[in-house]
Amino acid sequence: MNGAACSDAVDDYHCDCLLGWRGKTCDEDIDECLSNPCLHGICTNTPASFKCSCSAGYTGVLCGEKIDNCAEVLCNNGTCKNMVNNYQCICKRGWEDADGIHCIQNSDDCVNINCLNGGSCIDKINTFECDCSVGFSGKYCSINKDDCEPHSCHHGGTCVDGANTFTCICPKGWTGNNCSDDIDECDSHPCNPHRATCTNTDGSYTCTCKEDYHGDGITCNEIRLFTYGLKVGDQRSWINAHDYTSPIFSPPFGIPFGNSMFYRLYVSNIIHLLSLNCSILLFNIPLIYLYQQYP
Ligand SMILES: [Ca+2]
Ligand SMILES: [Ca+2]
Ligand SMILES: [Ca+2]
Repeated sequence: MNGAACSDAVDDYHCDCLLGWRGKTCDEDIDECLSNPCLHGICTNTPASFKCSCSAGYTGVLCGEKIDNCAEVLCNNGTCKNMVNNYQCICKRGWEDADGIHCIQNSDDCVNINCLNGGSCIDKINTFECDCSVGFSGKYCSINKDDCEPHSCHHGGTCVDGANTFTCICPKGWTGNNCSDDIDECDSHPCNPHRATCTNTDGSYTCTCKEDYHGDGITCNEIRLFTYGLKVGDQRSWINAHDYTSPIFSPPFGIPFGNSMFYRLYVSNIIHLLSLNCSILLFNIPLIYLYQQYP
């Protein structure tokens, strides 16, 4: 039966059954489903054969082939992962979907990144860079480059590093960005205002008491005892050769000396008696100048 070929035998016959049949006369259908031939599907036995109804995502006679859901998918900067009845685009790091297009958008890597000291964040592929302000460096611009060089500040000034610059703390007497400018202290009149002269020098100044005063230039006391004749080495100079500043006394009735009356006197370091036109050494003690009274 069922198309089998029959051959004679001794007191018998033999049937060569076609595929799918069995039995003495090939009248029994083989149930192929008993051997679970469908890999991903449900088996249905049929006369002389079987049929596989594939599960979702599978195809083929035995449902052994996966349906390639990635075949017509564009993942751009990503790779397609085939799944049962579905697919998934797995983006490379730094990419994401945008407007329904897979892995097309460069992800913003600057989110929550704080570039310091005025730096700005530049988004890259799966990374970022801080574009630092001049004078700063480092991944987050946190490094302030040292702008102080060995001789940035002159005259022993102290260099203080800044943002792409430096500041000099200058020693007394110097100013300017590099402490190379002398301060003219005389502009602020540090010396005795009337009795001293100020001389500006590099990095400093000097106060010098004017002639006929002595002191440190701040305090200048009047030299009341004149070094009369000292400059010329003469103890018998004319009175009008000097600029007197000692107080001049005028005795009410004059002072008699020798044959004359003297109407004024003052004290110097050598005793002189003064006639009308000349002075006379009197004593070897602090001197008294006497002005002769006019007749
Ligand atoms: Ca990015
Ligand atoms: Ca700096
Ligand atoms: Ca100076």
